[in-house]
Amino acid sequence: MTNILVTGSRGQIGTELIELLRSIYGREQVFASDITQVSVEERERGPYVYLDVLDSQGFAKTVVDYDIDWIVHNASILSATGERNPELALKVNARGTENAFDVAKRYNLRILSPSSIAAFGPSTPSVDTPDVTIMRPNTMYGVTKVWVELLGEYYHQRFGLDFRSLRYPGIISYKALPGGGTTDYAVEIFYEALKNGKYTSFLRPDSRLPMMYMPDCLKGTVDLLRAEESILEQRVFNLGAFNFTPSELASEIQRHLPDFTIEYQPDYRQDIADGWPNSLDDSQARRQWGWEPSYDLTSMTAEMLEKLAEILNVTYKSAIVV
Ligand code: AKB
Repeated sequence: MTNILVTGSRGQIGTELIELLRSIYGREQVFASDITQVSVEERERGPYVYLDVLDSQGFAKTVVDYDIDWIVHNASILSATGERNPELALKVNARGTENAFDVAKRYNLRILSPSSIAAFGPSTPSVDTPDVTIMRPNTMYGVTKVWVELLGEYYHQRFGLDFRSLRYPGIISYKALPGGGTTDYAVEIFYEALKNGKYTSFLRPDSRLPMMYMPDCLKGTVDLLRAEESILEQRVFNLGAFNFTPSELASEIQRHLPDFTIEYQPDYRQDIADGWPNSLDDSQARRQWGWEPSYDLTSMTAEMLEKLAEILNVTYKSAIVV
């Protein structure tokens, strides 16, 4: 039996990852943890633990109390919130990860601690960015993600820690909202398209970024988490799927909702996006552990509109006749 602890479990990815891990490893084996209150219904879905990742004693106690084998360390302050409050991002992302690595080393646990396209920066080659390249990010979030990668690799070489990491692109999903990221526009646009028929983008129309639909993100995460250690030739992998600009996403939505309109009012998040790659080379993930995304811009958009319309309880009929 494998007991898994997920930090930041109430975030956009954690919310859905918990459900998937419980379906594979069992309801009682997967411990959700975060610092917020949860409803009775959420508690009934499986164990939930209060865990502030800055509390190293609390972290160790949780691992011992629940006999944890693997940690998925998702707790993190994202790019846009991180630029508004760099001190908080430094504390949560760097010290929280240091605590996670320390406890994983002490109790000999496997740890998956995600990174992001934010680990790259303006001097990184932006097209088909490879795994190993120039990494000089200009956001606090990016700086802390490079720290996660380097510290994890150091703990792996020096202490044999089974550390794994994925550089996530922007993740698009309909179950839980993303919180405080630069790629959040690609989720918000669907809510606004269905509710109000219009959206004001905080990025320019031509701002191209790598993106991924949640089912692929979950598949990649679980596949790397479960991969035999012997097949991994490196510890950190780019994870790509597709890429688009706000204007391309708007055009795809307009195929379903022809009256949808978009305006552009770039703000401080444009500077963040300008430092990130346009597309990723994820050939190593594909070759070493069989990564392969299933969704593209067309299939993701069609499904997002369908599913979100149900959740929002709005009348929706795609203009595309099949
Ligand atoms: C963000 O926009 O900050 C995140 C990310 C790309 O890591 N979604």
